[in-house]
Amino acid sequence: MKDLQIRGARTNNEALLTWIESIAHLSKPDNIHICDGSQEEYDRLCNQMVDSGTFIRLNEKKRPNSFLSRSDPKDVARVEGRTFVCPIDKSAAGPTNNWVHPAEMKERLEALFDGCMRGRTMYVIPFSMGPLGSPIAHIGVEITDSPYVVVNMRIMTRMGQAALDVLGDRGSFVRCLHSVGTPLSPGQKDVPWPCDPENTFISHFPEERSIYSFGSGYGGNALLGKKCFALRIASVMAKDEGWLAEHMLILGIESPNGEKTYVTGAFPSACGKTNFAMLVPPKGFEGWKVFTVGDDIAWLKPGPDGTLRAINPEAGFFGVAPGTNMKSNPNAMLTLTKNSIFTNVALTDEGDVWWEGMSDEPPAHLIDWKGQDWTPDSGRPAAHPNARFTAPIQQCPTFDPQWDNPDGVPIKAFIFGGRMSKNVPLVFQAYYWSHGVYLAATMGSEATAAAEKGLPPVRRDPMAMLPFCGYNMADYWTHWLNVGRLLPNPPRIFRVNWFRRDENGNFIWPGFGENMRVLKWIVDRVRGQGYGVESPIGYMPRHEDIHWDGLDYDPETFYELMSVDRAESTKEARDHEELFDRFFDRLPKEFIHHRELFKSRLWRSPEVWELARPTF
Ligand code: O2Y
Ligand code: MN
Repeated sequence: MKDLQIRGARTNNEALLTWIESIAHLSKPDNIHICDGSQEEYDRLCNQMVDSGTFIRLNEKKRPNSFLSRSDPKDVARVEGRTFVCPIDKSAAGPTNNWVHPAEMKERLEALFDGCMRGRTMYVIPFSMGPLGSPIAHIGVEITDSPYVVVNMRIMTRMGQAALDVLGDRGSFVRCLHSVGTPLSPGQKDVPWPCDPENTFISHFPEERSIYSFGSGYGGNALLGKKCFALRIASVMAKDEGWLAEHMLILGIESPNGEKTYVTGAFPSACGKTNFAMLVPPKGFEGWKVFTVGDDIAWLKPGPDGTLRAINPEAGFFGVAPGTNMKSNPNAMLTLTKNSIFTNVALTDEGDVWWEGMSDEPPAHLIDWKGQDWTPDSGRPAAHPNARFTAPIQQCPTFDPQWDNPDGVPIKAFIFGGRMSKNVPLVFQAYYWSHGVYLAATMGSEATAAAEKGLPPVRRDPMAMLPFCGYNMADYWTHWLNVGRLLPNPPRIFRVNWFRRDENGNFIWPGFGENMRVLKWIVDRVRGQGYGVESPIGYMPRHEDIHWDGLDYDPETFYELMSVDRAESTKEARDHEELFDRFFDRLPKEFIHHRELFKSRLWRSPEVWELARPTF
């Protein structure tokens, strides 16, 4: 092997230097660069990618310091079928993860990584997930041959020399190895988006806290701080160390008298989490403010005072572009006005970006996400449905200055929400912690396309963690039960559902900013100020318990939105049984008890429970 020079940032961390050398020995890059995280480094890599065709610089006046990238059409999203969790014991991965024995997986990966960086630069990206030096944060190092990954990681994490300084000479770190999987022979011209979809593997080794990702340059497959580290590996670290790593937004709600309450929200992918994290209070909520701490991931640790403290381990948004506009999410649109990277959106004739839903009328001409001419009658979308923006969180108008607080923010409520067209009410509260864990574990979501055809198959997505839990889901539920037991005053747990439809298929709840009304009831409840009626499924607000200023929402429609059908719910309880059967001996015993309680409450309820009509 060539005598490689290590350039860039400095570290004396022996473990890191040894790992860098061993990966260089295996993957055989032409150069090694340790990222310092500087603006100069970022600009240099962006310019280099403009020259190589990976980036298109957008119109400097319309979108300063921003770029468009187009991926290979075969590399456009996370690939759950190629994602593996590889502990030694298969049952530790559980029935919801793809598993291969770590020795076998390592053998395959080592063959793939052998020489895979030839002709390329190997970048070493030190990063902190969470505020630098925070007791809740952790350090990772990603080695990659993709400059696209480097610049995205600079937006998504606290990256560079500062992270190396926190790591110090002896600190430990999560090893994140990534390659696009396409070495270059001498003189071979590169393509704008190198990848190897046929050999893609996203493999996690929880026991050694490492990740190997090969063949994809896209999003969650390649920006390894996000789903791979901050959820799959961190969930195992959290179980071992007594904390929680969750697929949750974090937001703060401030009342007109200045009281601030922090809550988290877990919603399956594509349920409007980013919109909720940046919610604009509607008419009737003058003086109320919403602050964004994070839109996707929360790490929560019990603080010295017994509260649960949360940080957002990330530093940016990697949000879905299509459907985002000044009505659905003005704060996201304002976040994206500069210093942003767009992937697989369309390019306008003025050198700006466009995607479906950005404006009512599409532009007369665009270059689509595949680089082809596009007009409104082309009959195909201009942007890929999973097109993304990468943008710094500090640019968000609702950015919460507490985002960088090393002690995190105190969480008072967990909100869990799926997408259900029937039977699941707008909001209800668990009776107590273990009941809440049950409600979160049995959360379901309907596939959107199927729901429109009137056939909504429900996909159970416990805590919205199905694709992201790095160990056996039943052990994860037990861990949740244990965490609650250790907290003197655990956060209250709520379920919400913005997606209920009437018999004509129309949404019953307006959603968007009006969700603030639900948030206010939740805040009232956790502050001991709001009323909740006992129902078969939990505490519920009556019409008069919701703040209706600025919205004319009649009690009849509200009762329809909140009703629980006995027959449908009994079927739901049977579905829970089916879910639990997959986990048999590892299922927490409390869950059997909660299911039986749920069934017996239903037996005692009327055919349709129409919550708290003013008759009682
Ligand atoms: O397709 C991808 O690689 C991105 S997936 C993603 C990105 C940001 C936030 N959440 C998700 C998700 O799938 O939950
Ligand atoms: Mn997500």
